[in-house]
Amino acid sequence: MRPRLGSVQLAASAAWTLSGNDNGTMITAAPRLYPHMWSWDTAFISIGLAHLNADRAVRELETLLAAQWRTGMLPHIVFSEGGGYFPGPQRWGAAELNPDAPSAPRTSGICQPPVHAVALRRIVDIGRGSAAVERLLREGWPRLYRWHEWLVRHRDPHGTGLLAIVHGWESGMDNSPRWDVPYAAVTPGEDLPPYVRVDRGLVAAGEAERPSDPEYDRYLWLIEEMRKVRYDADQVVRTSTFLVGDVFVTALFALASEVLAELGEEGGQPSWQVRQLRGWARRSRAAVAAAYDPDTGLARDRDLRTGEWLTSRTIAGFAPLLCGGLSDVDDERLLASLSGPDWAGHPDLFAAIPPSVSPNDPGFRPREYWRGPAWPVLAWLFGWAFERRGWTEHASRLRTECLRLVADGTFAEYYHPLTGEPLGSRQQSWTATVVLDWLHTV
Ligand code: 2M8
Repeated sequence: MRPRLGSVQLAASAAWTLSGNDNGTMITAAPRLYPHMWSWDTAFISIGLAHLNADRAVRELETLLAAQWRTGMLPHIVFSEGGGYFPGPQRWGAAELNPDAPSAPRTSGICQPPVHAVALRRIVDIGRGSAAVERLLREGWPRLYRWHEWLVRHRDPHGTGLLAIVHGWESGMDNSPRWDVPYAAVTPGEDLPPYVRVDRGLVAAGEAERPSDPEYDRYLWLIEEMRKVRYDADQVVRTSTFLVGDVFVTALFALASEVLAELGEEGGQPSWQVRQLRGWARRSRAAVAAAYDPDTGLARDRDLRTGEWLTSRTIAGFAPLLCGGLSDVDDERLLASLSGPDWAGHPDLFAAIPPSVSPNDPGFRPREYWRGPAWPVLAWLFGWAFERRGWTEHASRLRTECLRLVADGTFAEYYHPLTGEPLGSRQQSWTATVVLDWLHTV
C-alpha cells in the first residue's frame, strides 16, 4: 500500500504540482507527456489556481481565450514554444492552412468539451472582488459566448441540439469504447504520412496504458482529412469519415450555456445573448433527454454517418445527470445506477467513484486509458453538477471517495479502479486542481 497524505500535505503537493507545470507562459497539462495547453484541462486548471492566486487563474484562462480562432472556435491544444508532443503544430498545419487560426501561439485544428463557463463560474465565486476576475467576467464572457455560438453554428448539423464531434479527441475521451463503431469505418489511406509516436515512451507502461497503433493511425488519418479541406468547419463536418453526435459534450454544452447565461445576467451582458444561451441550453438538454435509452438506463451517442445509436456502457451514459432534462423518476433511476453495483458501488472498487467503463462490461480494461480507469476530473465534474442540482449527499460522497483515491499524492492522470494504482502521466495538472478545489471547499 502506497503512503497516503493528509489534507494539508495533499493540498501543498497539489499547489507544488501546478507551479512545477508552469513553464512561464502557461501551466501545461502534464510535465512530460503533455507539455502544452489543452482546452478543457485549462478550464479545470484555472479553478485550482483561483484558490492559490486569482490573478494567475485569470491569466491562464485569458491565454487560452487569446488563442481563439477568428471563427470563434477554441482550439483543443495551444502549443508552447518548447516541449515535444506528437502530433505537434507542424503536423496539424492549422495556421498554414486556415487564415482564421492564430499563427502565434500555434494551435491544433479541432476543439474539446465546452466546460469553460463552468470554470468562469468557479473563478468568479472564488475570486469575487478581484479586479482581474471582474475583467475576466467582462471581457472573457463575450469570447465564451462566441465559442458557444460557433458550436451551435458549425457543430449541430441536424439542428436538433445534439452536438457533433469530428474526432475522438474532441470528446476528451480519446479511445473510449464509445467510438469503436464509428472508428471502425475510418480507413486510413495509403498516403497517411509516416509518423513516430512519442507518447508511449513517456508513460511507464505505455503499451498497456495508451491507445494502440491502429487507433493512432485513425487519429492521424482524420487530421489528414481535415487538412485537405483546410480546416473549414462546415466542410470538415461534410467530409469527415468520423461524425458522431456526442451526448456528453452536448450535456456539458447545455450545462455551460445555462451557467454562461447566469454569468451574463450578473455581469450586465446584452439580454438577447443571455436569452439565446438559454435557448441553446434548452435545445441541447432536450437532445440529451432524447438520447436516453430507458432499456439500458443510459444516454447514447449517435453515429451521424449511419444514423445508428451507439450503445457502449461508459460513464458518458450518465450525461443527463449533468444538465437535467429527464423526469424525476428517470433521474432517480440514473443516480441509483451510478452508485449501484455496475458502477461506483461495484464491490471490488478501491474507491466508490464511477470508472470510465463499467467493471461488469466485457470491454472493461482497468489499465487502459479511457477504457476502464477512474478519472478524478470526471468525478469532480459530476460532483459539481450534483451540488448545483441539490444532490449534496451524492456530491459529497464523490468528493470523499475520490480524495481517498488520490491521497497517494502522485496526481496521476487516471487510476486503476480496482487497486487504486496510479496510471498514465504523473503530476497531471487537472488532477491536482480538482484536489485543490475540493480541499479548499469544506
Ligand atoms: C488526452 O488527449 C490527448 C489528445 O488530445 C492525448 O492523448 O495525446 C485526453 O485525456 C484529453 O481528454 C486530455 O485533454 C489530454 C491532456 O490531458 O490528454
